[in-house]
Amino acid sequence: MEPVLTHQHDAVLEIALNRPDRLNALDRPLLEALGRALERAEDETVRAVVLRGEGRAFSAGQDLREAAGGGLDYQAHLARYNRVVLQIRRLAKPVVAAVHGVAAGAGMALALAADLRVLGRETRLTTAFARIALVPDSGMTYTLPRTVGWGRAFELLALSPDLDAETAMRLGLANRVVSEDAVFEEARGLAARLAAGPTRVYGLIKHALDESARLGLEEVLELEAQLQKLAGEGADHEEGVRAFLEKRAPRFQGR
Ligand code: T3D
Repeated sequence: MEPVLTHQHDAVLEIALNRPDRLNALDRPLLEALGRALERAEDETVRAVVLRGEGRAFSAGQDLREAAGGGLDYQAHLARYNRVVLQIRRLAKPVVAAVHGVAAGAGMALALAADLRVLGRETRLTTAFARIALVPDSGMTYTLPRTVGWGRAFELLALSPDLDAETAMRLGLANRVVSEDAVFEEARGLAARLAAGPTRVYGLIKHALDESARLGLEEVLELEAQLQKLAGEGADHEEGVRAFLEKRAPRFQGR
């Protein structure tokens, strides 16, 4: 069985973690396949990505059987997690995580690396790392405090509660909460909408947000000016202005 499935519908690439009997726990073959799937997302025909899990969960995080089995080169293993997180963040197009069932540990970290999260009403999130006496990784100490604030991040990381979808929404960890069986459909709808948008500019927005996390105000202003120059030179900007003046919807090409 392929550990990751991909399917492209128009300009949306759907990537599905596919170890349903293990709640899509992340083992080496799955992480390597996810890396390849995210490479495919670089293709210019792809303008948005949906990341989801097969079966009844998004992902239960690190495969603890593989970890317990020993023989894991820890540094090499961590590099696989880091690679996919960086691929998601550096992908210059939006990634929508469709999170149903449960997302735990590195599974939650993957969802947080995405640009938007759709959760089901029954979905539970848990950082889980400290439950097994690990420090958070896969970017969670970057994404979590930037989303929920420093104080809450410590609590979520140290006490590792099960967060329900409503709480996740309140904390800014979810963009949409829908019924559990509507999660994929909602995520696909969002991705399709984004795929018809100014893709190149979405990539610049991702870059600006990620960079702003480590820059001072003057540097942010300078970066915004540079990125605005790039955006202003784009065909989509020209189309957006023309569409406004002609009182019609823009037809963005993603350039
Ligand atoms: O290397 C690195 O640096 C990266 C490090 C990353 C660290 C992490 O990701 S830490 C977090 C690791 N994950 C966890 O601690 C979560 C473990 N799983 C659970 O706590 C529960 O399974 C859930 C809360 C996620 C779901 O509970 P429930 O009751 O709905 O399902 P279940 O019955 O526990 O699980 C179903 C099956 O999936 C079960 O297998 P079985 O008994 O039917 O043969 C279970 O063992 C398996 N499974 C669930 N999670 C994992 C797993 N197998 C391997 N690894 C898992 N993480």
